[in-house]
Amino acid sequence: MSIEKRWENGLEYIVIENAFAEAKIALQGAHLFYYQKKGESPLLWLGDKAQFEPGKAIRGGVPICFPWFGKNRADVTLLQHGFARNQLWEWVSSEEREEGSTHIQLQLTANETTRKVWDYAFILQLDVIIGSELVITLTTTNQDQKPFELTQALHTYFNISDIDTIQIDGLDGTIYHNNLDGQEYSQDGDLIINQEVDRIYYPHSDSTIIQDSERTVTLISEGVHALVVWNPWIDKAKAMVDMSDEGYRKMICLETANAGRDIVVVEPNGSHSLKAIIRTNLLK
Ligand code: TA6
Repeated sequence: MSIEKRWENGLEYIVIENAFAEAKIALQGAHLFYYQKKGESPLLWLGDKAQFEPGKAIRGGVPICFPWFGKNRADVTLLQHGFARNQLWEWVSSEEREEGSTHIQLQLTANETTRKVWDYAFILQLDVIIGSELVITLTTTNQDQKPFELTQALHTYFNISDIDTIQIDGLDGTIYHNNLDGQEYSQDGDLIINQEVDRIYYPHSDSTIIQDSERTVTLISEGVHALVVWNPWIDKAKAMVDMSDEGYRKMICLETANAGRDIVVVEPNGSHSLKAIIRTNLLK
């Protein structure tokens, strides 16, 4: 069942409810900001001070970073993480699938605003399947006459019981770039978050697991060679208007990404997809 709703400030979002879960996707940024399986806590963290303002990315859920991740290397004054999450996307289709999940497709194409900062013709499609697992696929098609480079991410904010409780498995022995000091390191053992973390990992496996008190969350990433892990910690959380001072305790970002040295080149008429498959398992 998909119905469209509208906030009082005019931002529209889609509400999806089916036998497995409920989800909400804002048309601005094709921003999935809520997903809750029946009988479980919400999977995605959403800032209690998140601002649902036209043109401003929602703090939480799954922001789409496109066509660059982080600062634009050619012009650092451009919007961090690109324009996709601030643009109004077209709601293309909704489909109830036979096993009861729901498939929603949204798309963004080049317009006057995007061409000012990135002068290419493209189709960007987001396919979200809301079921017993959450599957998010971001596909770029190059409609231009020349190839273009991409860095991008599904910047997923996961809702957790407490930052002191969780550990992240699957990164042991993985090389990572630490954005805080610009150095590279090797991850020693499972990852515990006890400080600001802003890292681009280059994992050996496609699976990363959040071990939490009530459940494990498994993120399977496809079409990428990088995984970004971010928690702002105390000082950065205090400095963010759309995150409460304690908000950092309830979230961890694990981001399926073509980022850092994982740069994608899409040829004319070519396409590239990245995918996040998210499964949860309740602990007895
Ligand atoms: O994904 C990590 C990161 O690049 C951090 O450096 C931090 O800036 C975060 O993204 C949030 O970025 P935003 O532009 O959404 O505030």
